[in-house]
Amino acid sequence: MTDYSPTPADRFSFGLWTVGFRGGDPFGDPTRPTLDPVRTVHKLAELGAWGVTFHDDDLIPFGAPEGQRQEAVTRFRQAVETAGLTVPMVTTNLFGHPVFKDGALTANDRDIRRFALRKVLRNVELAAELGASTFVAWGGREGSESEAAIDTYNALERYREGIDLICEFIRDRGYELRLALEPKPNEPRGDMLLPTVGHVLAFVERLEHPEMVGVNPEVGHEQMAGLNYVHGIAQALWAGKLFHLDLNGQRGAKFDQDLRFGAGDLKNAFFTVDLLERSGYEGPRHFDFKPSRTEDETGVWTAAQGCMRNYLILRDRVAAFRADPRVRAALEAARVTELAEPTLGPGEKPEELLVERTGFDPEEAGGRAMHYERLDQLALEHLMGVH
Ligand code: GLT
Ligand code: MN
Ligand code: MN
Repeated sequence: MTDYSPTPADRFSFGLWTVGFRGGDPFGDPTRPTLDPVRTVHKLAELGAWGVTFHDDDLIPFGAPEGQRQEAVTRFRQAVETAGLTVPMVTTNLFGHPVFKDGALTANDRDIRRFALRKVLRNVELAAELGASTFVAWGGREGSESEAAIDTYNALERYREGIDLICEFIRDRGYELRLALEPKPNEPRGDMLLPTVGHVLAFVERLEHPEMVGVNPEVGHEQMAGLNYVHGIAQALWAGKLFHLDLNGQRGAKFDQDLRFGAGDLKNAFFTVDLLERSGYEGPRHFDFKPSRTEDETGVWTAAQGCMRNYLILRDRVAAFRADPRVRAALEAARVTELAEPTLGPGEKPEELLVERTGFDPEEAGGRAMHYERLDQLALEHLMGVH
């Protein structure tokens, strides 16, 4: 019996801004003091995490002079090395400062777009310096509250130009970095560009170097749009575009809750782990959550541990679910496995479908039960730990 303690082999990573969240919200001030990134690094390593990620501004205050920037980076790099952590992903804060109030890569104001791109390129340099392999781009302020205020066609053109330009820079420098765009339907903007996984996948295909760009789907963001996260990441995997992911919890279509992984829609979390573990996805299991503002620092680490424990517990539960002979029989009875078989036979032509088949009776087929209730009940019972 395992005690569900994570090890670096589990590839769990956390953003500095997650455990570092001070609990401020639109209605209330922060409830916790600032966490030193060096302390976070050591604490994460102690808890069994593998990686740490950050926004440029999590490490280097916005507008800090070069000397201060270098000092902060050196201090962080030394901590990461001492703790034996990895920096698998880096991202840019293009949403916090008032200069980005109307967007960054798609701001109407061209000066701001140029400034935003400069901020990104400097951060790409830093990502490469720290050995990151993924660069996340979340368009937090790309969007609008009024249709009159944005020409969406041009906004998408500028978004494309911006991402193409970042890719060109990475290629020119010879960096081993891939981009992962993170969708979100709203918050902080009323309506955001690239609102769902599907929008990102379609957008990527129109880029100059689509092979360099994938998606970073977050559990809560898909659920805010009323979508099923498991289906979303399944389509990203199918498209070869699941470059990274943000695991957390959300309960329904409301504001972005960023609960710890497993809280919220537990059944969807069960099937998320099931899919990730069976798909061959080898990327980080990255947690992007916000510890509740009701907690002190001890509660923050309890929540971070909770994310990892819940993943490991669910990994056990899904393994038991898949290994259970009753489940195998139920999958067979539900004909889930039959979907792997192509609809046309080898060498068969569409034309041949027009020839009426003897022996197929739609009335009889319409009456065949699918037995999904039994299958789903078995999943719930495994999730609840009774098998
Ligand atoms: C911000 C957002 C997250 C994104 C981060 C990456 S920043 O905290 O809520 O979903 O992943 O920029
Ligand atoms: Mn996220
Ligand atoms: Mn979120």
